[in-house]
Parts: sequence; C-alpha cells; structure tokens
Amino acid sequence: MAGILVLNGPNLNMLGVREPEVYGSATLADIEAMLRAEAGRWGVTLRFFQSNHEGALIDEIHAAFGRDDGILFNPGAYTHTSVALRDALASVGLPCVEVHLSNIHRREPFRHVSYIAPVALGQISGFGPYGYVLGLKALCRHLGLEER
Ligand code: CA2
Repeated sequence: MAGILVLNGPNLNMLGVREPEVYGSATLADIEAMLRAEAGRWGVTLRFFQSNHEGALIDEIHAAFGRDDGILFNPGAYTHTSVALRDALASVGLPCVEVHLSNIHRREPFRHVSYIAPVALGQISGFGPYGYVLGLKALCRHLGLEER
C-alpha cells in the first residue's frame, strides 16, 4: 500500500483557533479527518506531521525517504524563506504537492514567491482545507493509483 506523508509547517497547529477570517474555521484535526476519508478511496496510508521548527520538518522529509511514496506539504511561512526545506525535498526526490489554504498570489508580495514550487509537482493555493484533498488526489494520480 502506498504511503503519503502529510507535512504541515509553522503555526498551522493554530488553524481554527485564531484568524478564522484568513484561514477558516477548520482545525488541522478536521483536515486530517477529510484526508483520511479521501485516502480510503485511493487505498493509501497517511502519516501526519506538523512542526513549528524548520529542522524538524527537514528530519521528517529525510525520514520519508524509503518509507513514503509522496509528500503533501503546506510549508507555511517557510514557503517564502526556506532554501533548506527545498534542498531537503530535492535530496529525497519524492513527489511533492505544495498546498496553501489561502491564495498566496493575491496576498502580500513576499508571499508570491515560493522556494518550494520549483521542486514540487505542482501547487494548490486558495481553496481552503479542500486544497489538501485536491493535492492528495493529484498525488495519488501521479503515483498511478485509481480512485475506488
Ligand atoms: O495559506 C497557507 O496555507 C499558508 O501556507 C499559511 C501560512 C502563511 O505564512 C503562508 O504564506 C500561506 C501561515 C500559517 C499560519 O496559520 C495560522 C493559523 C491560524 C491562526 C494564525 C496562523
């Protein structure tokens, strides 16, 4: 059975707790439940990891090497700053879909740049929690799986 790492970066543990006008009212646990339901349709197993620390995210990307088949990744603000996370993704070579709840391209100019996008299969941005489901579908299709 294929395995996918669902990785969330800094502050995403605060989802549904603060700033619902920007990021919505769903919590990370709600998103996990949506993704587990979708994963069942594709016959994939999911592993969830969230951290507010860049190094911990890098360690988890390395741990995925040889264990998981793809990565669904919301790098949070590290999207716009982290060469280290980009290098980690490149080093493991796993297919990665970048997800953002908000449309980063209609926000402040500093959010328009993603250091992750060049090493990702693609980017989904602006569809709220459903973006994670879209990303999982895209990753499963990329892995040659079929929805049941
Ligand atoms: O839209 C996204 O998913 C982002 O990755 C979210 C990041 C932001 O820095 C990116 O530019 C776009 C911020 C996550 C902060 O999450 C919070 C959740 C609730 C309350 C406060 C922050």
